[in-house]
Parts: sequence; C-alpha cells; structure tokens
Amino acid sequence: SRSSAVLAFDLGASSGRALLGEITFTDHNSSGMLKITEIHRFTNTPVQLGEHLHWNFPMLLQEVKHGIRKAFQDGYEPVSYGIDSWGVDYGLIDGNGELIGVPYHYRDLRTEGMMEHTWKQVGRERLFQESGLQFMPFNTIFQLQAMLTSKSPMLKIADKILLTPDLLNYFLTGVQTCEFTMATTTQLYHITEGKWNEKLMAELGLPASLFMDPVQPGTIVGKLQDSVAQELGVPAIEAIAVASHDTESAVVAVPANSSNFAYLVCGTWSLLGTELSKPLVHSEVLEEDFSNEGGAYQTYQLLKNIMGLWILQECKRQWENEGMTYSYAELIELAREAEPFRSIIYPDDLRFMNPSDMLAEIREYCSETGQPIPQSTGEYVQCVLQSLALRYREVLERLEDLTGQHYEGLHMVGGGIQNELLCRYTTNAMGRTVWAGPVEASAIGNMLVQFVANGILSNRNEGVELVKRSFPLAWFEPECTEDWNAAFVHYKLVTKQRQV
Ligand code: LFR
Repeated sequence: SRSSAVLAFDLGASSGRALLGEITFTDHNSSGMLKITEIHRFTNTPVQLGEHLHWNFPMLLQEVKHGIRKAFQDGYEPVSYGIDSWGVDYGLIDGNGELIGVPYHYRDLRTEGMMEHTWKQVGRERLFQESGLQFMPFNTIFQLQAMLTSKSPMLKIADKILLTPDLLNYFLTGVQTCEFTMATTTQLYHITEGKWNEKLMAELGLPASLFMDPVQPGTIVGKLQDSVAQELGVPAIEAIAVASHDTESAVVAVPANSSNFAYLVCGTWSLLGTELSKPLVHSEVLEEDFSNEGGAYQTYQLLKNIMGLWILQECKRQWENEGMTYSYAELIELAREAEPFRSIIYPDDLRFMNPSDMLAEIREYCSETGQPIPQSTGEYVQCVLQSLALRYREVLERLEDLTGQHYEGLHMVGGGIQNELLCRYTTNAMGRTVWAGPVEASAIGNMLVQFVANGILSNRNEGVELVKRSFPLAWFEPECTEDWNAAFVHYKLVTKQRQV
C-alpha cells in the first residue's frame, strides 16, 4: 500500500488543532480514502493586556511548532504543512524583520466608530463596490484606521503587514508572503480589479508598501527554516499557503454534487453562502450587506457572516464563571426539554458582538421587544439556537434573491454541526434538507489544497470526490413545518427594527 501525508493546522477563535491527512490506497486500482488523525488540539484564549484584547501569538506559534514535532514523534512523515485561521487579524513586522507589539484580537473595542469614520472619509458605497465585502467593524481596514486615528507609533515603524497564517509561516520559514483569500478579508483589496487598492490606501494614509502581492492558495511558501527544524528535531518540510482563511478552506471540502450549492460553515461564526466565478457587487448586494470573499481555485464566495455559536459559547462561559459547568451535550438536552418558540433574538444585533454580559444582553433584547425573558438555562439555549436557525432561513432566502438560484438544501460543515439540535432546527426552519458533514471541513480543505499543490491529487474535483468517499453525511429532513413557518413570521416581526 502507498500513502502520502500532509499536516493541517486549523486555528479557530476558541481552539486550534493539528490534523494529519493521509490518502491511503488499499490496492493499485483503488481510488483512495482520506484518513484524518488528530495530532494535537489546544485552546486559544485571548488575553486582555491593559486596555486591549490580544491574541496570545507566541503561544499560538508554540502550539503549531508542537504540532509539527508531535506528528513526527508519533511516527508520521508529512511532506508539508499548511495553516488556516479566522480572517482579518494581522501582525506588523519592522524593518529588521521583528514582530511589533502583540497582535490584536478582532473583537477588541478599539474599532468602535471606525466604520462610520471611514465611510465619511471615502464613501460607503464605493468602499463596498471596490472591496465587495460586508461591513464588519473588525475588518482589517477598520483596525488599521483605529491605529491611524490613535497615531499608533507601531504603525509608523511597520515595514510589512502579515495576516495570521502568513505571520505564523514567517516565523516558521523565514519567508514573508501574503495569501490571497486572507488578503480579501482586509477590505483593502480591490475585488473586481484583482489587486491591492492602492488609491484607497493613499487616501487613508496607509503606505502601500506594507502589503505584498498576494499568492494563490497552493503556492509553496518555502521550507521550515533550519533553526526551527533543528529546534523541533524534524526534517525541513514544505510550508504551503493553503486557502488560509478558514472559511475558504471549509468551502473546498463541501461534498456537493454540483457547482451550484449553498453552504453554512458553522463554528464560532456562521457563514452562509454560495460559490461564484465572479464577484457580485451591485447595489442590492450592498443593501443586503453580503460579502464577496476570495476563495481557492479562482472562486468568489458570496456569503454572509452571521453571529453564530459565539452567542452560546459566551453564555456557556458565563455560566461556568458563575459556577455552573455544562457540557454542550447537557445544554442541548436542556434546550430540547424547554418550551419551544418562547423568545427570539436577532443574532446579528451588534450588542451580541462582544458584550461583557451575554445573558443580560439576551434578556434586554427580549424585554425591549416585549417577549418573555428566558428563565432557565434550557430556555436561553433554545432561544439562541432557534433564533440562529430562523436567521439562516432569512439569509438563505436573501441569497436566492441575489443569485436568482434555487437551493434544494443546505450543506452544513464545521465544528458547529456536532450540535445536532442546530442541524435539526435549521432543516425545520428552512423547510429544506440539511446535509451535515464533514465536521473538520477547514482542516480537510486545507489538506486538499496541499495534496493538489504536491501533485498527489490532480485537481480540486478529485479532492471533493475523495471527501465524499471518505466521510459519511448526516441527512436531516424538515419536520413541524407549520410551527416553524409561524415562528418565522414572528421572527420577522420581532426583528423588524434593525440593520440588515
Ligand atoms: C470564521 C471567520 C469569518 C471571519 C471571522 C473573523 O472563523 O474567519 O470568516 O469573518 O472569522 O475573522
């Protein structure tokens, strides 16, 4: 039997993991199966440093290094590694090649008001049309705008900006690169012209020299630098720039049967969208506030960021702090037992972005909208999950309006699908089929891009077929459609007063 292995690092906002992917062939004629093995998993806890929220970047680098070492210690021999992570965040590098400061967390509050400030300066519509991106307060452009506004000395001495996966690759290989999918999350990339928006940078006062020309997913960055290979006691394996934005890696692994499909990448965030061959930037897309993100293999992902399981993660953390520790399984069981359709929130209300007291925000939302306030743990969980499912339906319908396509069902991928109740609610709310899987979509998409880059697979389609053969899908068919239709009408009434 022959086999080939690669190592995928998938860094999420609450945890990171290193997974080994091997394609194994049982005999000469077989088409191969993808086997994934978890090598290392670690929590990613942000750090409040004085006034600001930061990532523990040295720790993240250390955990990635540990994952590489551990793969070899466990007897595997990956030929390459790739890293994907959440979008928008970055580190600044000075002229001596050193990291300036501690990379900020996208939920840090310094971006407050920066979106509005930037719209005034350069125009909201124009900013959308050139970047194709949904307005999120934490987009890189607004983070940099916060640095400009506070006259950050760090920005003044910066030579290059490196987005999180590029930043990690730099310290592992010594090579500075800029990977395309991540570049498109900055809102400084001109999506229809296909290059950095230097005119916009000049207007804002950002030196264009900070930004390197993007490389496509599948580009070989370099090899582990000697010092790192020695430190870890491993061979100098190749670093591959994968679709380094986690959402784009996940899309590569969606086991769809046609090129026209709708997906929901479910993690801390929920990203609901579809794949296009060209960005869609007309005024309706702006009104609906959808994103066109650069994807792997010359695709554009028309999608919407939905607040996602973050809301539940925060509730869970808060209960823990109050001395009540629940597992997700327990929370889901409590939600199942609670009375359905009691109260609804609008998940994308910005009050849920980074509150100090998530439970209080939920209570306030319910009381402001004249709904019963959740009392029990199960009622809170029920409220969050049902609201998300109804929001998914709404966004899927908007997506259909924008593309003029009809989607039979929804592919759900990512860690969030382990929450079966969410999958069930989603199929019910939409009245359409949900195909759930794979859970480790980002890591798998990361691996596929490496396999194609290494010539182990000849193209993306072979990768998708491999995923279909290797991972079972869970099917969910809608039930209780009438109750959910009524709930959707109620949802629309409750959430009427709001931004899109
Ligand atoms: C999902 C994600 C989203 C991005 C958000 C913040 O993990 O990458 O695509 O908008 O995190 O970076």
